[in-house]
Amino acid sequence: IDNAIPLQARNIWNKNKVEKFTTVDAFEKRFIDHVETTLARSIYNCDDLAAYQATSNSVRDNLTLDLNKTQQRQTARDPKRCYYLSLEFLMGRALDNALINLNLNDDKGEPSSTDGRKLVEKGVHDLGFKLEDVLEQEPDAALGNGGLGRLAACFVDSMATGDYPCWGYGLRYQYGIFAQKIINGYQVETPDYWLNYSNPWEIERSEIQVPVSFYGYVSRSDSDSKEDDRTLRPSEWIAGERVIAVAYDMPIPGFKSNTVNNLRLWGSKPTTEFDFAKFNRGDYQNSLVEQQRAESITAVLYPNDNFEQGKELRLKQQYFWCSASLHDIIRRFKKSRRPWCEFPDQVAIQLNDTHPTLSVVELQRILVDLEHLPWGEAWDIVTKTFSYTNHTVMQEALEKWPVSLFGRLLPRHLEIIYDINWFFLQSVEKKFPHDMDLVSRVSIIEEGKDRQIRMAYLAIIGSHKVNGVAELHSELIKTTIFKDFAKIYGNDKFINVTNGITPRRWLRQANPELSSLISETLKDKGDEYLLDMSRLTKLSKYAEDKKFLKKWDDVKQKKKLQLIDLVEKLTGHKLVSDRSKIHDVLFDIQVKRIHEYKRQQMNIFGCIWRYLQIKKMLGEGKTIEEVKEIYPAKISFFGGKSAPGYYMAKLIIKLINTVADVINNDKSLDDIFKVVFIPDYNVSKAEIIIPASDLSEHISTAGTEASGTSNMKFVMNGGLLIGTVDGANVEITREIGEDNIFLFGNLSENVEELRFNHRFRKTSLPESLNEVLKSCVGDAVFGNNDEFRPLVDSIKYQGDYYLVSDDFESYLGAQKLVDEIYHNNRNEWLKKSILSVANVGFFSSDRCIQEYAETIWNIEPVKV
Ligand code: NBG
Repeated sequence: IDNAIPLQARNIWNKNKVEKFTTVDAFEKRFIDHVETTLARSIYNCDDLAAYQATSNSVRDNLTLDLNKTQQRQTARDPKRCYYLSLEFLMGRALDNALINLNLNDDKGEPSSTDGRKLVEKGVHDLGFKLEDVLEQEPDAALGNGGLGRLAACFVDSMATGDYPCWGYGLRYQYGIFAQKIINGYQVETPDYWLNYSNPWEIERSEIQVPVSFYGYVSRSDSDSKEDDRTLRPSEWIAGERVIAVAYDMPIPGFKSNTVNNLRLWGSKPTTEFDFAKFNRGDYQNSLVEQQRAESITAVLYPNDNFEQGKELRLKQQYFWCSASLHDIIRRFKKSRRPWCEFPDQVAIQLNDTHPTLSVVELQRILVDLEHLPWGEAWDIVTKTFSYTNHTVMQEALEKWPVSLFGRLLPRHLEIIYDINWFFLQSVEKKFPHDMDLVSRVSIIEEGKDRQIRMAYLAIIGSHKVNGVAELHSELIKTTIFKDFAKIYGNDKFINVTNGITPRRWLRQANPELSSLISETLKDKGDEYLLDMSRLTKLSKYAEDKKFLKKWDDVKQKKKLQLIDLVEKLTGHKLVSDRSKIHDVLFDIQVKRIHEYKRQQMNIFGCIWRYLQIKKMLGEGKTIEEVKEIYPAKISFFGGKSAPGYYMAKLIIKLINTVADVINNDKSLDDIFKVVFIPDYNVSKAEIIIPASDLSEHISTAGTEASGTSNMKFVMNGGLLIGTVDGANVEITREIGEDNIFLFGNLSENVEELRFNHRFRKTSLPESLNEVLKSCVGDAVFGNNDEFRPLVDSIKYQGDYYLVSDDFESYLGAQKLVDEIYHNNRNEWLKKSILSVANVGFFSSDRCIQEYAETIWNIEPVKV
């Protein structure tokens, strides 16, 4: 092995082996060491931030040692590995999670059973700090928009926990998703410069540098060869611009496992080559400008969720990341000196959505142009290596790149795409000789004035498996957007892997109170249920045990008070006057990206309806007590970011805040109803918000939400759901039982017809909705100078694409049932809550990763 220490020097190394801390004393020593050396601070100069950094560095030392061991183990065994390529990893905070997953065993065997979190908590306390305050210092690693990025974060946790040899590859954005401020009810975006203080959770690998090229032209020596011959010969890409990708590694610890995997994020920087021509012309300044441009490639995360904008810099990000990652993967493969044909036996690459699809083309280019493999052999390797996860059926989210833009940035890749397409279309024609329509429909190139490359088609053609993320969604892609491909490839290629979430973060970390109640009840001291969630089914037998119901309820009320504290801190407004009555107030929560398809507008219209009814009753002389019989106490919480350029979504935020303003300031309501918009929803806030729900809303138009994952998080924390028959709600219902969820609304099979009716026939709005919409225009109570007219018009006159009017009455009906059960039959409610948690096990991302490993990647765990 290159660079190994010579044998005669090794006993010195072995004598001075670095050890992990495994005791409180050793932790404290390590902590002080970091304060005085790494941070160059002292006993006189150590605040909470320094304590956070010293704690994190100490914990990271332990992780790094296990990371090294894991990598050595995996190198020695040389198993098949999987690489998860995702443009987004929405990790949130690392320290608390690392403490929960901390493995204090230095030996090879079973991981230690000492509670690492307790040990560090004691150490931090001994040193004069409170762990709680120390944890609060950490900024969120917010390198993602929503569900897609958070899914990737849950997946890397489960990969490490299951001892799978898997790495994540992504980008190290200097600015994550913007921070959201609410000013006068409007969303205002401010930059999230999360690397303000040094980030203890990344290891900069300045020695791992990969050059990446852009622009330029393709050169071919065989200018006299025939067109058809082109692909049989390698070509040379003479690039016009070069930048360097530098690796930054984040250790990913598994829970109760010796495995620490790696998440490798690439940062861009200029090459050291510089433009002598310009320099000689005395143009020093300009020769620097181009260098600076290199750094901008990984500067910022695109803040769109379920929407693609087609910006050149975005394509540059994608190629930069794909090229660097593939280079790195190939370098590792080459270490074992196997022939190329064994590449797919050693490497599986998962494409998280179409964003990394360029890596399909890049691998083909490397094999043909640089390794000189014949086209067919190369393509066989490529398709056996890749698999693709689709996360949406919505047209505006499907990636397409204009051929002109693409060809300028990546001229050789465009040629390769044409060739891939040519071979593919030939095979289709051969199989369906009389269906030329089919052949033109499935072309990677969309013809038209502005020709476009359809990335999803390329991903399907370049992969051996394509999966959706919930059963309904996986069926829908086969029957709608990828129907032709299902026909061409048959049903085996298209499969389902229902999403999951990690119970370590979303139960143990977010809700330690509920976790202790569970482990105490199951007599599970080591929290084994967090690995084997089927153990939770034993909770069912306590679903009618009065004493247990009380304990269960106490946990929920405690979490609700914690949310109240958070909201009061964030908004400065008092939300409840009497905290002892929190038990009577239903917490109804909808937190997710703001999107018309997710229908926050329907929720706020429901709030308006409730308010109007309450006012009507009061106007008729009813007392508050009488009103409460029908509209019992409730707080509706909203939270979520809108894409900065998404006008309608921003208008919805403004409407929510306008409604909140009126309702919360209406003294006549005597606190029986409040509406709150929680600013800057992110992972660390989700950890406080989600455990506090009595009810949460997952009310997308049927067929639009591919899966949803917060639905699973809410159930895992004992909240009930109100939802449409969409995404993973379907399987949640099957697992927890239809009595334990409030389903409503039209089914996805009726959506097309309903939309048709709106467009071509008169459909009349229900009276309830009409009344609500009237209150949002002109000088009505929520009219606000007619500001919301576009929102109202989109429903009344512009086809109501998201079918709010078709589902509104049924939504109100479901809400009525919620009120009744929550207030008149609390034990029944608690029973539903317990049975939900008891049967949520299926939605652990551990199950999910096991399915990917067995049915797609064909990889096995590497254990000590
Ligand atoms: C999102 C879907 C969600 C799904 C997540 C994770 C995209 C393109 N899709 O429903 O909208 O839960 O992916 O699969 O972000």
